[in-house]
Amino acid sequence: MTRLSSASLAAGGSQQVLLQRDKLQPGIVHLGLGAFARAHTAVFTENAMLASGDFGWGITGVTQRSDTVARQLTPQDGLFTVTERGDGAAPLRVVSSIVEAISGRDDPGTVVDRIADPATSVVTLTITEKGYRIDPRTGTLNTGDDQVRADLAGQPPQTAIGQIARGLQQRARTDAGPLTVVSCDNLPGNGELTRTLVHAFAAALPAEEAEPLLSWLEANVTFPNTMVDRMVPATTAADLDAVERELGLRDEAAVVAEPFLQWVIEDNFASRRPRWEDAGALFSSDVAAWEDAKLRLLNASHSMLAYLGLATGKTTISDAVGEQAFRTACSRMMAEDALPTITLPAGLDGAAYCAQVLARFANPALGHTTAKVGSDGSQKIGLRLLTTVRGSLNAGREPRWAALAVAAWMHHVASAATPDLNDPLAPELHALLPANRTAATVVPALLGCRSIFDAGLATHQGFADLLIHWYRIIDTHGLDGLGNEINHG
Ligand code: CS2
Repeated sequence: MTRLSSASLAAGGSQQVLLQRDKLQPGIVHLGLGAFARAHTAVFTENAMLASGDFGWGITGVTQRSDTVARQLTPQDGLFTVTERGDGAAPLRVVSSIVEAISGRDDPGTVVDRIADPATSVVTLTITEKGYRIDPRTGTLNTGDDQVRADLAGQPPQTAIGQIARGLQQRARTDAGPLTVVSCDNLPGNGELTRTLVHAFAAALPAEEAEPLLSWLEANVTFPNTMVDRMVPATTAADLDAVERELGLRDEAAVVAEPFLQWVIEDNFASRRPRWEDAGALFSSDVAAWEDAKLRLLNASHSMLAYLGLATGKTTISDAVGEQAFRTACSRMMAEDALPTITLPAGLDGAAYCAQVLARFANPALGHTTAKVGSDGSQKIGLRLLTTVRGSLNAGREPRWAALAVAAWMHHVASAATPDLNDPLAPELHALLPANRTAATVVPALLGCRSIFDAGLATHQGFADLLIHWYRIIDTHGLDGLGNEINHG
């Protein structure tokens, strides 16, 4: 079958590109070319160019640890399709905003050059929680990480923060102008955090490099906070075949997504930017509140369903939310544990948001797997669930439902065989686990993981008791026991 490319599409695809590609100029470097970036950031940017007529925002996409997506996109001239699934789905669409795809692992020098190029004025990133190389104990850059150390020592940079900092250093030296770094990951204060990490990288350089870079960063680079939202499952072989049947061409980089799409951005740009508002993005001075609400309502429930689903043999999020007791547990976690400890942004109706989240999870066509959402739990549960646990405990309330989600995560960690636990902390977590795994042994053992639980939480007897209670039910009574306890709890 013929591969998707500009030429093959023009010659006979069932769709056409929406942008006039000869008019596109590169303006954005995007780090992390996973499915989310293609279904969210690339689509928003294309829509902004179409709506505004400003075509200066072609994207240079950079893959991180694996070069797969760069290898998929290059022979396709950067083109890929987005298939929406669910109520209100738009027709299959070819997205053409990515003008170049490069492997950051194999070609870090080009990444640095592109960031330093005067034509670039925005760097966006979707590198997932673990890509930031945060030391969870200090909240800043983990300078003990081998790759961070190598990047600081002047090796061609492999980490995203190293690539950004080195690109900006070259930009400063060549006077290439101001730039804005836009984090699009599910982290509270993602912009401020990225700023902290880039500044920490700069500060850790030898003094003669650190000082000029830090003062240049201060005057020329901003890091707006953002909140991004779209559920994007991993593409399957069946998805690729379905696209091929519809498009008449083979697209190895196809992505599937729900119709819902949202981006809230802080208007804090040091440079020119695309008119993303013309594509429906909301510019707000209250992004931290949007992000907090999304993480602790949507993402927290997503993680809860993933671990409850994994414990009871449910493969997809829609199967898990289809279980009435699990839906009840999510609703109660949001209403009773999370909402009372969240300050909602103006204009967001908490109850309506929670109902919408559950309806989105129920989309049966999406095939979002519990294994995918459950991956990297050590990087996620602190932000999604433990903030709520702390908030409830501080207010003198029992975080009953958030504790259920944490217990389900512990059960997942204790049940997954070592190579199967998809988590950067898997070795550390498994080293903590006892040989005899019961509620009474696993809970205290995992509470000892200081990268996740601070001393206050780890030694809170009431929290430990809740975890042991739920863990025991999951472990010994399965789905029926959980159903009884949730419905009568
Ligand atoms: C999910 C998110 O995989 C996960 O951890 O909770 O990727 C989720 O689908 C998005 O944040 C939705 O915007």
